[in-house]
Amino acid sequence: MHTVRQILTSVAKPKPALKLLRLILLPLAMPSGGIAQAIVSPPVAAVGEAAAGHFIDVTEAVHVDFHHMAGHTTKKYLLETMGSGAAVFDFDNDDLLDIFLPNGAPIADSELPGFKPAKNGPASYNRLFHQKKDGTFEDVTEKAGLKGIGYSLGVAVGDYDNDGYEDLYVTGFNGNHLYHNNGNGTFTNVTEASGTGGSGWSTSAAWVDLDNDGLLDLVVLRYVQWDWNDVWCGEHREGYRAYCHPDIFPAVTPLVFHNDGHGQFTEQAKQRGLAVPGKGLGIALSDYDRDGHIDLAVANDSMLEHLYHNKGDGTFEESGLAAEVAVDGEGRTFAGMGIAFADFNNDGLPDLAITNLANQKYALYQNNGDASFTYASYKLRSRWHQLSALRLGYRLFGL
Ligand SMILES: [Ca+2]
Ligand SMILES: [Ca+2]
Ligand SMILES: [Ca+2]
Ligand SMILES: [Ca+2]
Repeated sequence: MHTVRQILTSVAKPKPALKLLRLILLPLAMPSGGIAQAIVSPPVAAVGEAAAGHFIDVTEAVHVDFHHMAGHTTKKYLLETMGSGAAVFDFDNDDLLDIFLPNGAPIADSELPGFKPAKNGPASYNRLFHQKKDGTFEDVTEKAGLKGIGYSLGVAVGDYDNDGYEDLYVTGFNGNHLYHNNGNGTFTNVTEASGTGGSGWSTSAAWVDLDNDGLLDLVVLRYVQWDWNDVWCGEHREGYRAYCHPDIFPAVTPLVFHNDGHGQFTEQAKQRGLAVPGKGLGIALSDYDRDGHIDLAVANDSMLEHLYHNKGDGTFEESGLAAEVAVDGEGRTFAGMGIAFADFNNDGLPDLAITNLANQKYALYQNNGDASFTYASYKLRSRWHQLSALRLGYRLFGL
């Protein structure tokens, strides 16, 4: 299984034969800058002696200066509730991990359906921080051509053209963007030529070679069918307006872009069996049944969780209920957000963890080894809470 560090190592030193993934993203109300703290090596002078397992906030000391722009209107548009993702990857192949952080865009109180948020200046730019040899970072966003367009949410890192340089796919509301890494510190927006723009409210994405042709394909989750309609949720009196529950918005299918080579992609969610409507926030990859074919799990918000089993020919069947990962141990749905496969009990089988809301139990599904799982959050309660605190903040919310 991939730990965070293993994933990052593989990003730093690409191995073409192992190009399964390169996902990354998202979730709610997570300060993106925090993710970097756990992963990079800060300058010794900035940190002093730190005990193992003890973390010190070095964001400022290493010059990662980023503030997420989320809107915050009195209309309480649902889009405002969603934080952005982060990518920690080596864009210039100097063996030092760099950081990319997507950012939102301004939203006003009276937006109309069809409105497309636009970045209006440096405060709303996405940011690329290059790690220098001394462990501090420099902001190279503008030089790299990565200021971004629109309201960005997630990012997925993958070398889709196998030129040895990691490329970036940035998800957002009403349009995603693919940036080709030119290998000289700059990126080119190739969204239109590649056909990967998509539509709707995209959240997490993952690069994964669905059909084993040596080219990374792209799976993009979307959240709900939503526009800027003035829907009042909560008590109908001044000061009591609340953000709407996702239950009132319809689910929406993921987007699946098959890499046709030559920088072009074709949307194939339906043909590949991946077009089951969901309210996707997180995606995880693993060959959970060890049949040699990579499978996908999707964390959906307040509905059934999805597990896409690879039928072996690059097409999938949704088998969350059959595998017993669609609901919790009492048959209830929960607000799935972060998701990861990891072998928590060291039996060689990838288990599945899904985070949700603070007033719900995180879901831990123990892999039975027969393509099914057992909901294990009850019996492992104390250990699970330890895991949550120590690891999942990084594993599930950032990477
Ligand atoms: Ca680097
Ligand atoms: Ca590339
Ligand atoms: Ca492929
Ligand atoms: Ca499999």
